[in-house]
Amino acid sequence: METNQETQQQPFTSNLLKGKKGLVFGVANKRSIAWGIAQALSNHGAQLGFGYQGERIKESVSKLVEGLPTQSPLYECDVTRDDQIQALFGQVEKDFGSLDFLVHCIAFASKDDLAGRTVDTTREGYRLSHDISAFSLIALTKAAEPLFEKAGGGSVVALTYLGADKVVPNYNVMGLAKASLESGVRYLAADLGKKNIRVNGISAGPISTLAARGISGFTTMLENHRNRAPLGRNVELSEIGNTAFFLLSPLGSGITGEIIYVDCGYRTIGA
Ligand code: NAD
Ligand code: IMJ
Repeated sequence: METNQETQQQPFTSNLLKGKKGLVFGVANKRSIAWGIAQALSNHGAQLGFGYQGERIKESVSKLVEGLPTQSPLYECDVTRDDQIQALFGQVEKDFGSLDFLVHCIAFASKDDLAGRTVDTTREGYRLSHDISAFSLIALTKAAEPLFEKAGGGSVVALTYLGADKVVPNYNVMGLAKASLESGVRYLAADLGKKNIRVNGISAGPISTLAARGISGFTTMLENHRNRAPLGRNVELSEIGNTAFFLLSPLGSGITGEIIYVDCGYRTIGA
């Protein structure tokens, strides 16, 4: 099938997020979806802070962040650790005072659970994947709630994948965790709407990141996606960034509890 080429070259910029402050979780390197989103948000004037998983990736995150136009604090935060989540938000309150948005780009399952049969998932594999990939959205949103209230409202975006809704080979227990994450988006939206806090998900098509490249057959998956998607190509990092910007900005003010697919139309094709 004929494929379309790249989208737009120049990044979109505006002042729509000028004076707005937000936290981004899940940057590991320059290919991370979280980094694509951070760049888009920064291009619209946002001031950002970053939660990173641990010492191992601190250096690569600080190198990236140094290139941003505004000073951006980094906070160590392994989301399985309540003490680290608490410490992070204590420090964010001192640094930022209030918060306008939060971006969740975190997922993990044991490699053993991303191959073979889902029926072989262990209790521990299930627990770990759901703790890191789904419960963390609840924990981070709850910790951010008082800082959102200080800003008069807030907006949360979490990254998800088609495997939440349809069976995708090898996605296995991550599919169950993403189903929980997506349901979490709706329940959190219902809880927090009264406080003018919105919660939405972006379901991204496959992108070649650290979390995707380790998967056997990923290159074939990208190719299948390109061939089947109505737009005839794979999705770009900047397109996920632009959608996150839209949802987090005043342009998204009427949208909450929603999952938006940014997948070049892939999931709309039945056969
Ligand atoms: P990535 O590897 O760059 O990002 C995953 C991040 O999760 C890393 O920064 C890692 O440090 C973080 N993380 C893992 N365990 C953690 C923990 N215990 N505490 C704190 N952070 C932890 O890969 P990515 O593809 O950018 O993934 C970001 C999000 O996008 C994930 O939720 C993923 O499911 C989702 N997503 C990815 C794709 C894709 O094809 N790459 C498609 C749809 C959705
Ligand atoms: C991941 C596994 C299987 C199939 C997959 C993926 N497809 C896509 C992904 C088709 C697109 C990437 N994705 C959407 C993810 O959410 C990845 C999560 C992930 C990846 C790893 C790799 C390394 C590891 N644990 C992981 N945990 C979660 O050890």
